[in-house]
Amino acid sequence: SVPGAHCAGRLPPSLQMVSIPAGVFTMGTDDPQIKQDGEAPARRVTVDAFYMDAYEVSNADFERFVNATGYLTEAEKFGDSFVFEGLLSEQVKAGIQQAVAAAPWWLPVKGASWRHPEGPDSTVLHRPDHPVLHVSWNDAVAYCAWAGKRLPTEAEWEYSCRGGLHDRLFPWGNKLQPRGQHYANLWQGEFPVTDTGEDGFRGTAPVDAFPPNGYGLYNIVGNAWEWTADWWAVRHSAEEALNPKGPPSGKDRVKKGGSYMCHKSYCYRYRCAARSQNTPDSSASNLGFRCAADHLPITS
Ligand SMILES: *[C@@H]1O[C@H](CO)[C@@H](O)[C@H](O)[C@H]1NC(C)=O
Ligand SMILES: [Cu+2]
Repeated sequence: SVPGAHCAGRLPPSLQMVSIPAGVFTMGTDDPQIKQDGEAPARRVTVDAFYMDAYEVSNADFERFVNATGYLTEAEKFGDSFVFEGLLSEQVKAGIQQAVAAAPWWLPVKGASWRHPEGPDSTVLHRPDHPVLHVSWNDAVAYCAWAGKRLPTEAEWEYSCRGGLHDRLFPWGNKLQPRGQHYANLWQGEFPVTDTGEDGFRGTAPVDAFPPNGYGLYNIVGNAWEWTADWWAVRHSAEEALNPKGPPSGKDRVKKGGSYMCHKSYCYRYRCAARSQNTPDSSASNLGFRCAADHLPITS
């Protein structure tokens, strides 16, 4: 943990960005672990220097935004959001029928939102320093704009994730648990039945938990999925690219990093090259974001 990262004494979010140097890196991989996600091919990508939030946007950060603007998230407008059933109370679970056929552990919960991540009977009061959840891509864009920032492109996100290392699986290297240590908030145990919490957490962790990567970024994989600016596509040109921004249009937006729900058995997506997608109005109990910027925002 670093000074200023904790709830009470947290610096304004704009002061918690890290400088990411310009450079060339290998985006994607020629050894895809989940082929249908379009992890391949590996391609040489050049990225200009930029700034990246050191942490995922927290509940306290998002509350500051909502207090200042009166912003209403899409989950609040729609009146529901998807919650992982393992986090729900029996009362909330009992009232729900509909489910996602391919992923029955996702339940649409009435009244679930960033303030009530597990439904109306839950709050974020005791976890201001956890990542904000149930925020759509549109909500994330609105927050970043308010903060004088923007969402990172997928290329910027992946370059940041790699932390200066070349062609490694994880932000810290190729071993999931070097010297037996946990480096991210993931799922341990049999998904979706038992998360043993061996890494210290069931559900989300504070945004400053676990060691940072080589660029000083915390929880860049695991904890909460992170929205990026790009539209989703699974076919990529192997050609070299400069500051790529993804396809010009699409149906889904790219999310990166995996979440506390990811286990190698069904969601081996806590690798830098891994990727997934959702429609821009989607929200869920494992999906958040962090912002990027070309210049450090001016703070008052
Ligand atoms: C948001 O406003 C409420 C009500 O005025 C206040 O209690 C809370 O501390 C504010 N939150 C932040 C993060 O500034
Ligand atoms: Cu704290």
